[in-house]
Amino acid sequence: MRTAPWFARVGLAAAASFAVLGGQAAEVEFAAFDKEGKPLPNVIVSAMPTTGAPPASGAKTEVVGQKGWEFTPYVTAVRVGSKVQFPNLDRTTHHVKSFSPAKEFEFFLAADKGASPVIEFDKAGAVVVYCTLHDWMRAYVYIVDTPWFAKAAETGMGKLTDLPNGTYKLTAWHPDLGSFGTPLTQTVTLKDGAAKVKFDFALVPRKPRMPKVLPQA
Ligand SMILES: [Cu+2]
Repeated sequence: MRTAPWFARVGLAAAASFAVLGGQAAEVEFAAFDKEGKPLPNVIVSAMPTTGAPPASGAKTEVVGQKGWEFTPYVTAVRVGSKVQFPNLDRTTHHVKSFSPAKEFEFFLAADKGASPVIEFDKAGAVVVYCTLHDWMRAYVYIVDTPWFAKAAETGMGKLTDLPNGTYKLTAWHPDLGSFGTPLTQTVTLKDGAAKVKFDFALVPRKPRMPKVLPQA
């Protein structure tokens, strides 16, 4: 539940919760909860310094496959400038489409051809990826303009590492907010250690259900 000891101390975090790591590196440990107080997986937390620009590093190539009539992984976070491959690993055709302002795209992926279109994400935002042939298939790509971000595990917890000391605006987004919902934010000052923060979302997660009987391959 939400009353693990350090949550109660969040108000004192800036003053009291730093364990000295040495050097100038700090961390943010976060815990996300839904409206009912249950741990909320798939939340993306990112950190943007309140002054100055973050370093340019962090763009890379990720993979969002289609396998067993599902996108996998469900949620992917990347830095602006990153690429995502969309290989079809099923013996069926998928029609992959995004209407999101951060990146619109559309392609048919024929069955089992190993075809793997690559999309470059050049703008921050949340992209909802659909398959128009299988309406329960859904993936999310969340694009941030900072190298410091992480996805919450099944426990609702995650960690940002290697942040220089300083003050940051933290942004927490969940896929049910889609492209247009407003993420949660808070400001944290880091100094040589781990700060612990908590995000309480006013939602109960809804993931589209696969049908009990799948279409024939
Ligand atoms: Cu499909």
